[in-house]
Amino acid sequence: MKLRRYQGNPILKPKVENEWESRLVFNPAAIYHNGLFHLFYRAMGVDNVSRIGYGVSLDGFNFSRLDKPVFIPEGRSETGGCDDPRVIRLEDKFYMTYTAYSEGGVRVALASTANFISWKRLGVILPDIDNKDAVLFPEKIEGKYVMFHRPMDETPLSIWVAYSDDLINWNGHKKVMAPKAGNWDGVTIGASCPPLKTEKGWLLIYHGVDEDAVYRLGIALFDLKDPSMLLYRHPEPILEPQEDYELRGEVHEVVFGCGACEVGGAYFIYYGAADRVVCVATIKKEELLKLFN
Ligand code: BMA
Repeated sequence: MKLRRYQGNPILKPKVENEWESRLVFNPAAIYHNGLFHLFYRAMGVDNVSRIGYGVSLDGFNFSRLDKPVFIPEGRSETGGCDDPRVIRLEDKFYMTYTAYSEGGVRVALASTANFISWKRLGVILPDIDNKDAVLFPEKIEGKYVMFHRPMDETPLSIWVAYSDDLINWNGHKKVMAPKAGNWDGVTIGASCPPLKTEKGWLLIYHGVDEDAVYRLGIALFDLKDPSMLLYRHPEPILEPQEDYELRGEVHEVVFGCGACEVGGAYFIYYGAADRVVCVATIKKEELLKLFN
């Protein structure tokens, strides 16, 4: 089973006329709301600082973009940029986890919005150690907010769960999934898209890195009531670098998802290709869930 790439990929390319996004656009968060697809993509210009741009679309393929970023680095924890956003809807607000990057390291930070354009910063939520690839679950589970994240003080880099009462203070950290030595996801793994609720469990689209530093996307299923419980991990990747725009770019051989939307019985999975352009691939929900039989 493989995702179907959109024929018109890449759907977003750098815009030389806008300094802040003149070099690279990649790794977009995605959310479907009120009949529109919204993308929040990481953009880099000549200063090599990541800002977050915004695009909106009716069909999920053709996006109109704002000429200015909607989220720009602020404060000491973000001097290097705001990387790899992930957005979810939770209790009628939208929340974005992102990687705050500075000389001090990489940290998981949180922001919220009601309108996609003006964002309120809620600060670094996982202090002290380097950490990235944080995705929030789109609802409370057993009374707690839940997040997957990827602490960087251990080898191999693995996916952990954490719980919170207020979205700011997190505890109950526990490893839930590790790389599978020798496999396509044998060296490093991290959550890619925020978990999607299905009748079979929480569907996690994650990325895996192999010994040749190739980034691929895979899927795993977690228990609906106990998201620390891994129910199934598909042995094969669902997307791997194959097209020219995935094989060659700023970093070669990379597909890196940060957002997926369920619309009309299908998943639209948005990803950065070779850290340079934004692409989309789709799969019928039914077809994907069959893997979990
Ligand atoms: C990861 C992140 C991603 C990037 C990927 C491949 O560590 O920094 O933003 O897409 O590497 O270069």
